[in-house]
Amino acid sequence: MNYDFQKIEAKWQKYWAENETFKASNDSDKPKFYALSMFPYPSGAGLHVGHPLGYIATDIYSRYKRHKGFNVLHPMGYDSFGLPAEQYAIQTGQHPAITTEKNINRYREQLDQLGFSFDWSREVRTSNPQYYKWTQWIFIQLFNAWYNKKSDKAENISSLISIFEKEGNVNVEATCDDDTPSFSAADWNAFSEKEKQEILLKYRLTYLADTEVNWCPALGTVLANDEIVNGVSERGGHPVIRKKMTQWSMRITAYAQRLLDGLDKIDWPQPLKDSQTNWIGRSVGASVTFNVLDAERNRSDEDVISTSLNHLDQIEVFTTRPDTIFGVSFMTLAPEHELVAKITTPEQKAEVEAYVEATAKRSERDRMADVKTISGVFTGAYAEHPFTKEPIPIWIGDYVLASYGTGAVMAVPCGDQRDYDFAKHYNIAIPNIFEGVDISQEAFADKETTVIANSDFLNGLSYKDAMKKIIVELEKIGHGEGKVNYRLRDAVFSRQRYWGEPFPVYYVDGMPQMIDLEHLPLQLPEVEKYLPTETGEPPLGNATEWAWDTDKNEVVSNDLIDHKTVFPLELNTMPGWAGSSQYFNRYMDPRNDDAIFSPEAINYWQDVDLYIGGSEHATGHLLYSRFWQKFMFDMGYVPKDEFAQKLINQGMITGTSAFVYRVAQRPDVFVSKDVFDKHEDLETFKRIQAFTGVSVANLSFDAIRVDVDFVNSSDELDVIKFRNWQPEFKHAKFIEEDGLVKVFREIEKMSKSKYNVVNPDAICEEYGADSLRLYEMFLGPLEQSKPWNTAGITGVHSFLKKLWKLYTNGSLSGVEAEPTAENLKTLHKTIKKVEEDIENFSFNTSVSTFMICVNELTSQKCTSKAVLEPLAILVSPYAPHIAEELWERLGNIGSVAEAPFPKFEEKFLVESSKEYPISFNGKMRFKLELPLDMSKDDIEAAVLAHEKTKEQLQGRDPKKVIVVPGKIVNIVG
Ligand code: ANZ
Repeated sequence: MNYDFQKIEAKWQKYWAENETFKASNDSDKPKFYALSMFPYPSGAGLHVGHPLGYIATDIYSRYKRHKGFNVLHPMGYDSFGLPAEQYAIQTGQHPAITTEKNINRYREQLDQLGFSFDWSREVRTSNPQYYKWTQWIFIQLFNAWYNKKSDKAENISSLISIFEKEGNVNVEATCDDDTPSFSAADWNAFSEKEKQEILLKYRLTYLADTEVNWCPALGTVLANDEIVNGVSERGGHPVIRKKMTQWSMRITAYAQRLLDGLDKIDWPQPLKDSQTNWIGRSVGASVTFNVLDAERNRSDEDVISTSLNHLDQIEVFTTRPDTIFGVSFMTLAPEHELVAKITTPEQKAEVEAYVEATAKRSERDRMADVKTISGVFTGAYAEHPFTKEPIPIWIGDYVLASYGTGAVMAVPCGDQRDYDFAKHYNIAIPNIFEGVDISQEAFADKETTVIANSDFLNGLSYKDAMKKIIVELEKIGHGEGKVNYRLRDAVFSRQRYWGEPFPVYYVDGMPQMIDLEHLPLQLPEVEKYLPTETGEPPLGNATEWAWDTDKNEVVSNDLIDHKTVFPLELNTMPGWAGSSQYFNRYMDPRNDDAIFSPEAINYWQDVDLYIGGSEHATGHLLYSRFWQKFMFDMGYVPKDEFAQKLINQGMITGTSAFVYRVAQRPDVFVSKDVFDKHEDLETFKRIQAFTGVSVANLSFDAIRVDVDFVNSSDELDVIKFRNWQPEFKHAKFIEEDGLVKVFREIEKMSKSKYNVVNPDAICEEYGADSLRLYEMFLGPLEQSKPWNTAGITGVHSFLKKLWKLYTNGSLSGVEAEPTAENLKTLHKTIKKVEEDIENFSFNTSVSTFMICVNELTSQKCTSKAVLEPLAILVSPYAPHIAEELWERLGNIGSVAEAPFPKFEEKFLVESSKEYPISFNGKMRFKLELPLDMSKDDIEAAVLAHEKTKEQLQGRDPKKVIVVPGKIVNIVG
């Protein structure tokens, strides 16, 4: 009986679907287990063998937990909004919804083929209006909330309004915009409705603000930092400028500290935690304010000595080294700093303006990376040192970033390398107080030594004490205080794209208004073109039906906008991360139309127990999701403020790209690798020359990518396929070796553009899904990156055939045979190892354990049901189809998925007898198996009575018999 995997796999996939074997119930007495894989973006290319790696691991664990008696939630869905479908729409006019649907269907086919235990009844698609209704809902919740630093949590905006009404905002401690004015209760109550709304926007957790963005006029969109390379757009190479635009932002900064603290509570990989920690970038230091000296008097150098103050302007800096304040030699403002225009003297104006304009062209990322260029301009203005009252020149320089700290620094050349380089370059004087003091970089850079001399109160203090002391002194004179600063910025939430969630927002008198929940979802309008409008508005600006009628509560034609009852709707859409930031909670109750989930569902499932996905989401999806989860927790919607207890990053499966050499001067001539390898030998060289006509001096080679599908496992190229591949290769000629053309290989990321993608469909066809699943695990530890090599799959495939044979060879009739001690020992050591492996996510080692087990049972000719049945359960998380089939053939009804995991029993591993080496005068002559619990005397008697002993002694009486129970017997005679 052959192992007909195609038939078996199709049969059980159908069975699981029809019987909803993996449907999870929200109401169960069993303990819950929530296993989640990061849901995919359904791209047009389909799945390659790298994608299922994490899914297989999650699937094994889910199936294992089911055997262990858990009610397992293991859902799957699609992150289906996104750029590729939109770009395709721009090129072809095909609606992104159609492209997306098509791609999803293809993904679903591929996923089904791999035999995953997903509960498909819970599938979500982020681009589905029934789903994004709840993304819009969360947005509204965030809009209606503020962050109260006193209670250290988000609260409903109504609590803020009632404080404003009673006492204004003087006692409010909130995360809010920097430019929030202070006002009294009387002021508040006198504000117009619009003024009140404007104030509230400064507090809301999602807010509209003028934000500096990377604007690409040619593409008509804002770009993220990583979409810009060398100052131009990655796509198309168009210029990018920094521009202020009104955008929705998420006040994630309110959660900076809690996002850091929460990392201690979760079992996530350390590198991932480190990147979140760095991204949040907590710095402890002080904020120090410097008064700006009177601009009038700044004009001539003599006058600067004057201490006459321009009382209006102060420069606040953030510094991690307030103890170095006596070393301040100049100040540097970011070119975008709001004071620049105001304090610049007329003499410096032209130079400063030119500089500011030049910086606007550089992206923030470039400016950060570019530590070597020193550039800046003097503003002509001076600030006053808060202690020494010395005048300090104020410069602008693009090494100071507008978006970090306060966008201004006190520059200390003796403490900071960049400040030092800057001072040297522009010949800025270092203060007199350093005369006679060691101001070398080393002396001050070493934090543990006393930092600053020549101040009355810091002399002789250690770094730590100096830090404390200076903050006290700054507070005394009202010029500063201790401050913690975070590198984390609020997250821009608007995109000028079509294929994303529409904001549930319309505008009355320029102020945003939310659409009521009962009228959601607000569905994407139809547009004729998916590009920005001619006036530079986002694609939704092309919609003709995109106005909100507040009487009818529905979307109506733009022609009806009267700003009385019909208002314009928001034209931006939400970014890619919106739909994925709460999807794990939505899976708990995905068909609920009245709430994002029911209280019962969230109370039962609580949080994700195991989350597996790629490490590329460290500071995107995984940070935003933690932020929204904390917000949901604050508002009382979820019971846990971290959404996933344990997270594993699966390693990447890399591709083995193939390349063929081509003669650079003869693009139609390709050279086999073995020919290339010896092209410097005279004979080969002559051969190439004769073939190509290229002379010695000129000959050189290029490496040309070849689709891995055209290459066999011996690296031989199918030249016919290659010629038919692309028109430029149609007339390819080959310099062969032994009639063959060989390629060379390189390990790279698996990607369509590298032609090294291996498709799981073909593998399932040839070897079956169970082989593919086992092989992906067998490749190596889950977390490591490893190259794909299809040739290796035959090993696990023949193992499955052996497994099949073990069950079917005895035609499954002798299955009632009593298990032998050996059988049980093999089984129980396998149970022990597999259980430990799964618990430790060490799936690769289980595969080899199965191989050993099947080899042993085969040589033991095991036909016992008491052994084969539990073995089928052990195998089922890994190779579920074959396990189901064997389970059924053993006479069971129903799915093996329901069977309890076999119980490991130590007693079967304990040896009950010992094979004693029997020696005569120290020489081992034969072995004798005896029970381990035999007494010394009985052992002696048994050995002496044995035939072989008699043979050795030949009638002599032994002089002495030495017995070491459990070890040896030695007869001296
Ligand atoms: C004086 C000083 C003396 C500083 C010294 C450092 C060493 P982190 O750790 O990154 O928080 N800084 C502040 N705001 C900046 C901005 N917007 N752009 C560029 N640099 C900025 O570093 C904070 C330090 O970076 C601050 O402390 C400030 O320089 C600079 F011996 O102030 B320091």
